[in-house]
This record gives sequence, structure tokens and C-alpha cells, in this order.
Amino acid sequence: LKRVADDVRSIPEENVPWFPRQIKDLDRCNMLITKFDPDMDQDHPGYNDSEYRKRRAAISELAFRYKHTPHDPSEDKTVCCTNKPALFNYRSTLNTTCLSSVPSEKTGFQLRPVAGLLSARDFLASLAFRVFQCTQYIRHSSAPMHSPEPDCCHELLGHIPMLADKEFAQFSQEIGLASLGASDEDIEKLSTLYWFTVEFGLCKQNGAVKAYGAGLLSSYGELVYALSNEPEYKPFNPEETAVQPYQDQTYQPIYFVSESFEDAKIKLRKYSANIKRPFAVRYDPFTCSVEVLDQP
Ligand code: TIH
Ligand code: FE2
Repeated sequence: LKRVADDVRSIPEENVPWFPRQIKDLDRCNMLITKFDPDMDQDHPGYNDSEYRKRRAAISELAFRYKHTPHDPSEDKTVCCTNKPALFNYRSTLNTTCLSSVPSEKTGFQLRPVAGLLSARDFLASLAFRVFQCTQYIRHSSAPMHSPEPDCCHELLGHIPMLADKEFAQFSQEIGLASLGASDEDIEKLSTLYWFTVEFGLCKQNGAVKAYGAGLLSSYGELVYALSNEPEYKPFNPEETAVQPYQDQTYQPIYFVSESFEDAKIKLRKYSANIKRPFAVRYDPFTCSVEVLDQP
């Protein structure tokens, strides 16, 4: 693969969607989806709880203001002082700075605060830089067993421990790298793959089916259901899994089971290599940036 200088070529011919090249470019990956917003969605468990909605708005505000490199260092102080760790104070937001050290010491994954659900493109792009966009609010107390939106219980019980695992961190980053500059159709497929692996994946271990998906680890209700004989199981096969329709309101009717986690990683890598892009990318961990290379 040949390296192409950024100023010489910025992937012209094809209509390649913009994508972040440096970790600080993630400040621009902030396209939120209004789905599951407690202020807009009448079915949200917190819709009729004005105190909850007020808290959510304050927490969102903090995430909106977050910048990779703060212009004014006092801004950083405000965020840290306002955010008390969730485990000590159930009602406040979690301290991303504290928690971030758990995966970062093991795999280099960092947590970055996000105000709510991001677009699939922006969410996946951050994984390419080993950055996980982490919500800070907590689910409404009326529905603890299953939340239709991610919240800090989901991040803490589901994603953070998994991102501290080397294999898993690599797997997550590879999905992110495959998404950079990909077509809308490929983004849709990659986010479906993410859904059925990182969120709701099952895999075999010593012959038994186990859950590794964060959406299962954080929802006791769905975890018990997923490992019962109610849902349908299919073998994980990226081509097929990538086009499986899914919904995010309630428990999944179908789960994909891989032979081992290693097997899922190898299959995903093969699948990603076949995605058509007029360039290739390589992550440089020294500069936390993505190099764009001529077509392989
Ligand atoms: N359903 C999960 C839970 O209750 O913890 C949260 C989500 C996972 C994926 C999307 S929302
Ligand atoms: Fe999640």
C-alpha cells in the first residue's frame, strides 16, 4: 500500500462522504438522532416525569459542550465538578474521566461523553480511533430491566468491561475503520453487524451458548430471554447478518451465534475487506490519526 499525501489527494473522483482523519475531528461527529428523546417521545418512560427530563437536559448540555481539546481549561473543571460518579450518586451523571481509565489502561479505548443516540456513521467513525461515545444519563426508574435507549448502566455493565478486552477492542476498532467514508448502504450493513455482535452477540464457549453483547449484559430481562428457548438462533455469517432487519423497541426475536469470539473476528475481517471503497485506511496509534492509502 502506498501512502498518499493529504494535500495531494483527498479522494476526489468518487463521492466519498467526509470522515474524521484525526481524533480531534470527532468533535464534528455529533449528529444526534431524536429517537427516544424523553422530551419528544410520548412513550419514553420518563416523558411524564419533569424532574427526570430536567436532569436529562442538564446532562445533555454537558455532553454538547465537550471538546476533544478544550479551548478554555476551566470548562474542563466545570464538567468534572458537575459530574459526580454515578455509582455514588444515583441521580447524577457518571464521571467519564474516572471511568475512562478502565479500558484505556488495557486497550487504549477512551470514553467520550455523548448527549444521546448518534447517527450510525458518527458513532462507528469514533470506534476507528478507539473512542467510545458514552451516554451519561441513567434510565428512568420505572423500567429498570430493559431500556430502549442506551444509558450509563448499559455502558458500565455492557460496553466498558468488553472494551477492556484486547480481542474485543480490536474487533470494535475494525468495524469503525471499515465504516470510514463508506456508502450509506455499507454503513447500514456495518451498524447491523455491530447490533448483532457488539450489542446482542452470542457465542459458544466449551459447547455452551453465552452472551457477550452489551445490550444483553445490561438488560437482565433480555439476558434471561436470550438464553431461553424462546428466540430463534442463527449461525453468525456476516453476509446474512448484515441484512437481517432488526428493531430496537423490545427484545430481539433473532440472535446470531458464533463458534467463538475469534471466529466472529475473522469472519468480520473478511467481510470488511470486501467492502468497496476507492481507498484503504490505516490507523496510526502514535498520532491517533487515520492514514488514507491508495486503493489496495
Ligand atoms: N436494552 C439495553 C438495556 O436495557 O440495557 C440498552 C440498549 C442496548 C442497545 C440499544 S439500547
Ligand atoms: Fe450499546
